[in-house]
This record gives sequence, structure tokens and C-alpha cells, in this order.
Amino acid sequence: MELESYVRALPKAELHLHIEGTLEPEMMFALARRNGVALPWASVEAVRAAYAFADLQSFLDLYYAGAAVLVREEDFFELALAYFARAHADGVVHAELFFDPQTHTARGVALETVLDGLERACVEARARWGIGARLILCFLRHLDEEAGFATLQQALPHLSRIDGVGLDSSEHGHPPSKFARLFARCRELGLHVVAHAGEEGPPAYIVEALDVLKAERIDHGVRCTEDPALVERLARAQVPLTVCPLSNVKLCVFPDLASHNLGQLLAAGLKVTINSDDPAYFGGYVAKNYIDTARALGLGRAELRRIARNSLEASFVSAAERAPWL
Ligand code: ES4
Ligand code: ZN
Repeated sequence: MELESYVRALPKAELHLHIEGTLEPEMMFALARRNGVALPWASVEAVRAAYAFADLQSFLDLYYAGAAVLVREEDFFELALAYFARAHADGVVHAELFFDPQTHTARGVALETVLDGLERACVEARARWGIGARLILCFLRHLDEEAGFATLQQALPHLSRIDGVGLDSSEHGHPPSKFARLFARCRELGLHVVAHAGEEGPPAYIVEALDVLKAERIDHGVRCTEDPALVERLARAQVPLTVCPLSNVKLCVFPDLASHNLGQLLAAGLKVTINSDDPAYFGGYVAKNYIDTARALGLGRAELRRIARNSLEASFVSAAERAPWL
């Protein structure tokens, strides 16, 4: 069987996916027109041409500008349903979606509007394709902890619809410990906890995510290899890493896929998963991340099966729920 069809047929979970990062330029323009939002680009081609990033911040500036077209409940519904259709085609049987409420509430869009649209898409994805989905509310780490508490307050009436919390946005200068009290409160509320760490930030941020925030998974985490004691700890505790290879290349964390350390992480016995992060911006959905990485690093089918199995085991579904796919 061809590699492409083999990868698409592997049942897999996607655990690192920002739903705002699935906004394709065509939908960005359609929603801008529908909602009367002005965009800083003249055409779909001009937006695509702007997708040449030097680092995380240069991407985030564009990503937040694009997200401004998301206003109404149906915008969030259509965005997420389009993602689920692509995910289904890629063999995704379960997806845990990040969303950034502060990006929307800052523009006067209520958290409830965002959640209503996303949840309706999750229900539809289950009915149409049998995909299981969960929602993870991400706090923006470039904002302060008070702003995070205000967002949590708005989320309180909707906690039954939210599975966990995460931490994203600009990593440099915003260590996980900045959010120690907020995440302690989230844990008391029974929410799962994950955090972006070690994408651009140092290995010490991964240690803080584990020790201070008590993160159950580390999003990215690729810079752990700079600290051998940390690698040993991550291997021993089998802490899942949600690695996003195409994202890492687009944001210049690695110069190219052949230089990516995913093979090294696997060889060290870490619980590695492959994910797409912001696929509309980084050049590929999850299957393309598997395929291009396999080609660049010479991963065999046993390794691809291991990675897909890891993704299901690292998800928030129970062992009984994931048993049919393993
Ligand atoms: C993100 Cl790649 C990445 N890193 C941190 N925060 C983000 N938000 C959306 N994509
Ligand atoms: Zn991310």
C-alpha cells in the first residue's frame, strides 16, 4: 500500500490543533465579506503570499488578524465543520480542539457564541463521521493572569462543555509559572491541563509546565533534547509530547524536516504524537504531517503505527472508549 493511503487508514487522534488555525484564506475572505470585516490583504493570493514566517510572533500577528473575521455562531460552526471533514479524510477518529476565547472576547464576541458554534460542529462531526471531539480552552500567555481569571469566570457556566485548559501564544518571556494560580484553580475545577512549552522557549519552561501547572501533556516540547535529565524524566513518566513537524519548520524552529528531532525523541523512548497545529497556515493537515515527516526522517510503518497509537493513548478518552481503534 502506498504511504499516503497507509497513513490515512491509521486510526489516529489529533491532540494539538488550534481551531482558529484551520481558517483557510478562502473562508477568511468569505467571512470577511459576510460580516463586513476589513482585512489587511487584497486577495486570497496576497494572504497566502504573506505566509512566510520568521518565528512564532510573526505568525501570531497574522493569525490574530485573520481570526477577526469570526463573529457569529455559524462562523465558528462552519470553521470547525470544515476542519472535521478534512480530519475525517485523514483518518482522525478523535480530536481535541484548542480554542482561544480571549482573541474573540477582546472584539466583543461572547465566549458563549464561540462555544455554541464549536459544540454544534462537534455534535455534527459525531453524527456524520463518528468522530469524537473535545474542547480545550487556551489562555493567551502574552496577557496577564488576571485576564486569564476573567476568562475562566466567563467559562464557569459552560464547564460541562470544556474538557481542559491549555496555554498558548508568545512563549518568550511568558513562563508557565506566570499562570500558577490560574491553573491551580482550573485543576480544582476538575479540568484537564496541557501547556505549550519548549517550542521556542527553553527546556526550563517544560519543567515549569510539569511541576507548576501539572500539565498532563506538553504541546511541542521539542527543545527538551537540550536537557538530558528532562528527556529521561519525560521518558520515565511517558509524558505525551504533541509534536507538530510542519509547524516547526514554518516557524523556523528547525531549518527543514530532515533536521527535525522527532526521530531522536522516538529513539529516547518518549511518547511522541504528530499533529498539525495551525494547518491552514503551515501547509498541511495531520496526514501530511505524518507522511512528510516519515519521508524526511525515514520512519517505517511500525513507527507510524506507534505514533498513531500514542495519540489515542495520550487523548482524554478512556481506555474502553479507545479500545475499538487499537
Ligand atoms: C500557536 Cl504554533 C503556536 N504556538 C503558540 N501559540 C499558538 N497559537 C496558535 N498557534
Ligand atoms: Zn500550538
